[in-house]
Amino acid sequence: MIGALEPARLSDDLQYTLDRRGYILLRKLIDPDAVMAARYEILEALRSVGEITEPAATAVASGISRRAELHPDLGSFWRGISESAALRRAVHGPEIRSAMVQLFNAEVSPFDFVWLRAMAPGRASPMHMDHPYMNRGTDRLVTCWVPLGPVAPDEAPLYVMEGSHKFGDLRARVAGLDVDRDKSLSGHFADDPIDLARDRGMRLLTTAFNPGDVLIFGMFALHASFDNMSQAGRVRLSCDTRWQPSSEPMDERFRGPNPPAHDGKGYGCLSAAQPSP
Ligand SMILES: O=C(O)CCC(=O)C(=O)O
Repeated sequence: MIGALEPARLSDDLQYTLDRRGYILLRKLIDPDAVMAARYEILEALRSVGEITEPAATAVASGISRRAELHPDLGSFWRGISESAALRRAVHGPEIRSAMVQLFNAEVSPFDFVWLRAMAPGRASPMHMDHPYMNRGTDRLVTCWVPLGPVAPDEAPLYVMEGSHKFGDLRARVAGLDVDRDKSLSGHFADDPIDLARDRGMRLLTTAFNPGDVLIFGMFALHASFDNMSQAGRVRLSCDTRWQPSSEPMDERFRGPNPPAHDGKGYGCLSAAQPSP
């Protein structure tokens, strides 16, 4: 049931690739050193609250946390890491920007808000489409998922359900919905991913990611992460960002110096802002 995400090249027609496959995998797009610099800074912050063992570079979860004790304002702790110059250099840097200019054939802007994730062993991201989480601006919006360091197949890599950007019935389930307006909505798809893929003759597409790789997809691509089953007990680090043409309206929740994000909680709305475990 598992297939490989196919890499694209910058010389490809990126819009065509996105329309056809539902995703664009660009290998080593970002300078790997810039990604690793961001990684080490995040790991060091997690080590400083006891969540990562020494040396921090190995990214091994300690199983304990002093985060809430040392930083009672958890949202502002996560905001500080999310706004670090090293992280922004990696995820909002010139390489992704120029790929996005090529994709949209226009000047582009990223959301100021970024979704930094530190996924401990045993955790996973549930299956969903991004549309109901961020649809108050333009429809010409893409996600760019950036692994912050190597992500092996057993370390919670992202997967995209093959062909799901063309599943009209699943799209109709969430089109126009807004998770912040309708609190009865979870936004996640409760379906079993394997059953869903089998029913439609599709596969769950993933790969081993390396520093510098990026995975771009649209608002109606069904995706999730596999469980973090790291034998070494490593935390998976990644950051998802959103890009659009600069001339189009932006979802106000995710723009500005301190974006309100979901429910006005800012960076505190992210599950990664909570102590782990
Ligand atoms: O990194 C993850 O586990 C989930 C990422 C995601 O859902 C996204 O990029 O939209």
